[in-house]
Amino acid sequence: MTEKTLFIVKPDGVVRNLVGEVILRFERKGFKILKLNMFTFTPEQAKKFYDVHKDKTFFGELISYITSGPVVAAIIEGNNAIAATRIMVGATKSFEAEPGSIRGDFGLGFSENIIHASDSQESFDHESRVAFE
Ligand code: FUP
Repeated sequence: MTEKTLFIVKPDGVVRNLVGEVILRFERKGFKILKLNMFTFTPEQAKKFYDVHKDKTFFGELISYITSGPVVAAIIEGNNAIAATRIMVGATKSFEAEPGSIRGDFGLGFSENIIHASDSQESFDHESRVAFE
């Protein structure tokens, strides 16, 4: 089933020069890159993007981190893109992520965990609208 998804190389991934590495992994896996956008989230845009977390205790920290520097958003297309991308990204806590996944291979952080990926069709629709507005 051909599907689209969104990933975002977060500020720590950009600072650590992992943009090329991340894009390369998705290209090699067989995904087609449809759109790319490098930008810095405004606080308003970040709050809209992470709306689902607005009542969580970590919301403030999440917004200040994601707005702290440029990010690279990509819309990609391929077979079962949403689920396949989440597997390639790995567990939220990078220190628990499987080796072979992006978080498992490159990080130890929790809020600073290199990459975001949409977890459903609804989040893809919402997040891609915000990241490419
Ligand atoms: P994920 O889908 O793996 O990116 O993770 P979530 O949607 O559950 O969380 C979004 C982001 O919030 C994560 F990337 C990390 C951050 N987070 C915290 O900083 N603290 C928490 O307690 C939970 C999540």
